[in-house]
Amino acid sequence: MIDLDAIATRIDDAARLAEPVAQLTTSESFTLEDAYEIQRASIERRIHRGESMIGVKLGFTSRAKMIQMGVDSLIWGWLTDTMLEEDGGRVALDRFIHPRVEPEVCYLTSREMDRPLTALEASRYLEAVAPAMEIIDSRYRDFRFTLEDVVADNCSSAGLVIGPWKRNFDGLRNAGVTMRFDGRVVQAGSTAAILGDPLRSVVQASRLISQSGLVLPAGSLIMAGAATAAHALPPGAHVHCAIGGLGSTEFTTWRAS
Ligand code: OOG
Ligand code: MG
Repeated sequence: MIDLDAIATRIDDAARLAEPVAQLTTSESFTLEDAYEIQRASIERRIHRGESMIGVKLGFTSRAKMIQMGVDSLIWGWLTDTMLEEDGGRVALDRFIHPRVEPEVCYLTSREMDRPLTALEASRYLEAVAPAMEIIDSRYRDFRFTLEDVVADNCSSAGLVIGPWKRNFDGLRNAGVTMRFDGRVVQAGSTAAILGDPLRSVVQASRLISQSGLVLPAGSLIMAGAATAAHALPPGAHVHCAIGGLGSTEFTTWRAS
């Protein structure tokens, strides 16, 4: 029997100490289902340390991300309060190993989600939508992993910044997305890259959560997944992401040591 809790401790320590580890699947053999168990056990360790759950994230909802990372299945993981950075604020990079940033769309739920929703129903479960960026930070050396590895590592979740909320969910089927470092465009694309319409990420989130026998409380965040490939995040950068018709969000990075 493989010890899922011991593996969860290993990956949680890597995140907590910002110390990269070898891919788990090079020394252990486990299924995708086990990987979600490891993910859950590692999140429980965070909860025991006082972090609280604020929502979920989807990964690999765009071709750009699948191609960049060589993985081709939709995945999901948890977001906790310590990951949330202030819009317009300063983000210290010391808690990360090799952070990258990617442009996303974030939804806020208005009702408990306890079953798979249809595309028609999805917007009735939503309170608001905002432009967002996710900071991902694989705990694996060289940011390389298999599908099972990345799921066990809570899908590389590390940070998020959310811009101003809007209540109108229309107009995001094909909105322009631009991410800039110090005014220079580093990634550009469209929200259409996210499953053809980022609202489909809400449908997928409802499906994945209920498949796992879980319920997503009202007031949760759903990060829809990156619209473009991710970009390495250096210290001293001003990072800005604009989504057409939705608005923008930004932050500046620094490093103490
Ligand atoms: C895994 C997380 C993928 C996204 O938005 O597609 C993800 C990774 O790329 O490290 O967050
Ligand atoms: Mg992401």
